[in-house]
Amino acid sequence: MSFDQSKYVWKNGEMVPWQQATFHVSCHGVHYGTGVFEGIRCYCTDSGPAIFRLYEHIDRWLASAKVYGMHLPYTREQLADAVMQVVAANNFSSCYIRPLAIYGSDTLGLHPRNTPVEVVIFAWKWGQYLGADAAAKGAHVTISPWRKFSSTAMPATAKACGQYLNSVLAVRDAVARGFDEAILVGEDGYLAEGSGENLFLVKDGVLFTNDEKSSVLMGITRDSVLKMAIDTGMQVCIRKLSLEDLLAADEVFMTGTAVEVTFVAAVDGRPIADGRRGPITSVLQRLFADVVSGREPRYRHWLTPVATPVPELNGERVSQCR
Ligand code: PPE
Repeated sequence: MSFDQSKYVWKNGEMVPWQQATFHVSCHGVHYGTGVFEGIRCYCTDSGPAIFRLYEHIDRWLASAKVYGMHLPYTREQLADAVMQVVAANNFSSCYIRPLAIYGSDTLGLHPRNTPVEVVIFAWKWGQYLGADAAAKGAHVTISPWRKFSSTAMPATAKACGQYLNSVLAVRDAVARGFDEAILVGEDGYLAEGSGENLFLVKDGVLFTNDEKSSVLMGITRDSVLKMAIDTGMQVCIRKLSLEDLLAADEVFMTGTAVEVTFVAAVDGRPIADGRRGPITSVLQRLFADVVSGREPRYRHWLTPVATPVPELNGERVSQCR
């Protein structure tokens, strides 16, 4: 992951150079994590760069803001347009996009009162989230000693900055113990999700995942995989998942914008089945790759094309993805 190629940031309605996109040390969001954000991917397709499920991400961003009583002074269309402007201004053919709205500088009382909302959108090149090894050989995960916070404590379906301290604790502990990623168990003893991913299991040919009742972020990749699985004729079951379900599963994989579809090879050193990528995971992973790169006409409506100023990034002349 590197910010080297990122040149421009959309900040409060205008494009500014990367170095100028700063906040003051007295920002409310810096102190208390009072912000809401998104993670979106733009993919290189035959017809140029395209953003995957842009409007679903904008809608979730606005819904997260609403839960925290935060008003973004832009319309859904303006924000979607700003995301596209960021991709175009930086000349990216593929990238990861991070929209963020945080309370700015006015008070450090916990109640943000009349604090202005700072809205920024930036993008960078972000390759494989858990590293090339995990993508190829499967992720080695651990059950975190940190519980996932309950939805009665914080709105788990909102993607809010401060809420991620829970994930940071879990992933740091996992990596310190030699694992790629942590799976957090909820306060009710059932599995919640990864530090930055939703969780799927396959048992006897049926695809299982949990939902908001398990205090998970309702992932847009999760939704995409569920729709693809149903369209492919797979049997899908949404219910709470236990540790027992996980250890007895035939296949396990995680989904997220950053991680895409990544299979889990082992949990706390115990291989899932034979520790290799299973057949259902393979089908869904391949289909997802085809969908995001625009090779599946059935799901092309999930891609919003971006007109870039560099002509060779549009149309047939795209020979390789940067
Ligand atoms: N759960 C959590 C806790 C989560 O953070 C993500 C996204 C998901 C599920 C999957 O949601 P979706 O991206 O809509 O399919 N995690 C982001 C990475 C977090 C990070 O910055 O690191 C992501 O994948 O963009």
